[in-house]
Amino acid sequence: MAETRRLGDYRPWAFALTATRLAFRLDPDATLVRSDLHLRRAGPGPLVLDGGPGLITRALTIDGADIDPAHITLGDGRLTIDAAALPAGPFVFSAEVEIAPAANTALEGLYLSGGIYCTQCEAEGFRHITWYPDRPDVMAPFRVRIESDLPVLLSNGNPAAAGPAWAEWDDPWPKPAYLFALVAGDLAAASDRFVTRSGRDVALNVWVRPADVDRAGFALTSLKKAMRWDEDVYGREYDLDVFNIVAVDDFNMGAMENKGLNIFNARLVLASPETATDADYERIEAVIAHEYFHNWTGNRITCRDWFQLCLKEGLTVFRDQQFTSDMRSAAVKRIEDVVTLRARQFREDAGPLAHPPRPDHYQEINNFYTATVYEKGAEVIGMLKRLVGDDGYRAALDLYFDRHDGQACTIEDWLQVFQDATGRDLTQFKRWYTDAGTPRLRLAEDWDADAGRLTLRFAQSTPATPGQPDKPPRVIPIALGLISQNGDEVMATRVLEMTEAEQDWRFDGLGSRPVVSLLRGFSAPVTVQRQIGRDDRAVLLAHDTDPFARWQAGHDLAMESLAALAQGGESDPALSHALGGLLADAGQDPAFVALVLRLPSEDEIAAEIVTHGGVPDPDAVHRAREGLAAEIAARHAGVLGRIYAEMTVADPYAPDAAQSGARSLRLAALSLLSRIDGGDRARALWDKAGNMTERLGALAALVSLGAADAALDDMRAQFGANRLVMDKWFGVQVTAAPPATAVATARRLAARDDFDWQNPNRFRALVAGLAANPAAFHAADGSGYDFVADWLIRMDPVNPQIAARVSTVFETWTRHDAMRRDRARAALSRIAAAPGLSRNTAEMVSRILATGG
Ligand code: B3K
Ligand code: ZN
Repeated sequence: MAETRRLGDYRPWAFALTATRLAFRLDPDATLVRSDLHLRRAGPGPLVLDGGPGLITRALTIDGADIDPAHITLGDGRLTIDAAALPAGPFVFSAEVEIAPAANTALEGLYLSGGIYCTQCEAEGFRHITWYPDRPDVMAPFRVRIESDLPVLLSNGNPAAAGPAWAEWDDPWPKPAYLFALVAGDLAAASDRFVTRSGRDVALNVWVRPADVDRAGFALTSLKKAMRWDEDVYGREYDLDVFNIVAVDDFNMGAMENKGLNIFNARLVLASPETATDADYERIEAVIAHEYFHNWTGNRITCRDWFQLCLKEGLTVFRDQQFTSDMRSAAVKRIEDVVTLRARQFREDAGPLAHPPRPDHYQEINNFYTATVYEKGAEVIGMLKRLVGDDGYRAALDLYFDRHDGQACTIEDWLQVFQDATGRDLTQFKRWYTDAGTPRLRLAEDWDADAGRLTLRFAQSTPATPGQPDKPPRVIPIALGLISQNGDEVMATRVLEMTEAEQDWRFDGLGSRPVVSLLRGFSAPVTVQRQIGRDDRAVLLAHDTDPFARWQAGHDLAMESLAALAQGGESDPALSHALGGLLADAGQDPAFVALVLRLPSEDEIAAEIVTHGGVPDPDAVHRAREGLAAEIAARHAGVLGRIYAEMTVADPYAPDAAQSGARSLRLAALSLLSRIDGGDRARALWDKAGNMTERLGALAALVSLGAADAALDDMRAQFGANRLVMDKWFGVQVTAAPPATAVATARRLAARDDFDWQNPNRFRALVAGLAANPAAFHAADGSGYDFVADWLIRMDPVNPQIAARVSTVFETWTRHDAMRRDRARAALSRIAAAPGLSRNTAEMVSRILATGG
């Protein structure tokens, strides 16, 4: 059993690290790393350093002299040097180790990706490079020397010196090891400059393979927008003379905020209209901004320990969400963020992997880069901002940057600046950080016509989660408005602060019974149960002034029909009627209408059935969703056909909010119409569309009809050499496939030579892609579970982080009938029993299995 680490066990390191010097002589099989750590004693105890199993230690010295081996203990990833061997004053500990980047398939530490040396050190990757205090609260300025024949040699900070086959970099800002980075390769850059508002002239480079430079421009433009925005909105300036971004093909996640040298998964850098979709462009802009924003929220102010991860991640996600709302449509962004939150975080919170935004124990920290830490972490900040107001938020953030610059902090430090800046007591609010689970908010309404009074009775409760049986009430900001039956807003948005398990609010002086527009802007990450008639929902969908609540009304109407259909009932004509009204002037707000037309996902429908005590049948859920889509298409064929024909966007292509809104409505119409036109429109669109957004929309429609062979051949012929496009080619064939054929398709694709499974993007496209097709993954014969389990077992020894991450697709296994549960349990048990299973995957699978079922 792996050791469990606990928040309460935190102890500061016994030394102060005043400077770090590193020298690398790069070689694929034997890279030499020399390190000098300038240390001073800060507390009692031995010198303890972390190091991975791949380090071949050649020399260890203190102030240049060998250390008596009797004072050295090596083992369990730790190097301990007895206090007796250490000078009382400042000293330099030096190590010389050898590592093999070419053999590093885990993509953690220093590794090679297609001939490019690169690093990934968060959370605990630096220990695979050399012996070091690999913990975020030990910060030091770094000086780095790189020796290699490769033309481009990069590290953090500013370039300091260079010569033939070597370069030196100097990073003056003290940083923890997880922010270290090194890149070496044959790279070319898209470059520009940015002058900060205090006049610092910064060189910007987006480094890619030479053949890809013409696809790097959008990332560069996004970076400049992010730099300007952070100055304008948060008063934060960049602090070095150069900002480098590098794109690599093999990367475990999206990107990494290393100081001055961000490293990115190529899919979040490279874009052209022919190869990337509107969604890809939006994501690139957001992630470039996210990593850039970390320079202040993460790098200048970092985390004391990894339990505090949401201190930097929740805040930085919140900041990137604000940025995207400012760059694009705030309403669309909010709705999209809520859809994602529910799909990933509510799902996590409702299952065996539930944990609070600030967990208090873990075995493997890489398993906690979750939707709860990131997305719920951001929601919690959104609530805080709503409670203290915009000015209070600004004052608190100014104080945070002022007070904590250069420090490694905790959630307590974060809440304290809000208390100090606004005078608000946040004791109860803190539960959002420490308690897992999604609160359920129930609303009962009481209308007294004689008195003209509406009484709202709210009740909150939070279901038990693993290790946390009882949940006291939390403070819940409930934003609401009132709409009259004829659509006028009779009360603008007010925020009720619910603090008790049950609480009433009264609204007087009303002429007639209003409709409550509840949880405007999704003011708290809770689920809502209320009695509301279909006519009231239709009023909200047609007239609510709050775009989120308006969208939610449509979503609720659709969900009611879908849940009924999936359990043998019938759809409600109210939905179709309401859609008719919406489609009639869809051109007013295409992006919004597209969002309403996107029916709740199969996973969300299943979750809804579970909430109401039912057992979802994945096949019935799939049929219900297909059936409702076909019904809507048939009933509204005329207007959908017109929308499809009219919502064309003139050239040139731009990935902006207006164009992508029009394209998303057009594709939503196409997806519906394909159910009744045999795929004619989709085939025509595939042939003539000039951009990947429309081509992929057309392709998905054809795949779901089982009529995509020609288009798929065509795509491979055109883009066979483009890895990112081929990831889409693999993915769409399983995600959009009819469930009955998806597992067989996945097996066939997995046998292809170009299924380069050790590449994380390709593996996810196919394996996580199949699991994203619920009726296929949860196939009654267990074939979906077996396919995924086989591949996780194969991936685990090669890349444990990816195996562990993809294992989360099993987190809903206890929802289903006994037969499916038996098959899922068997597949999970097979993974658990795999010889030499990594700590990463072992922790995940044991947590997933623990809830029984
Ligand atoms: N901080 C990185 C994620 C690191 C994940 C380590 N397993 C990217 C980000 O959140 O910006
Ligand atoms: Zn981040």
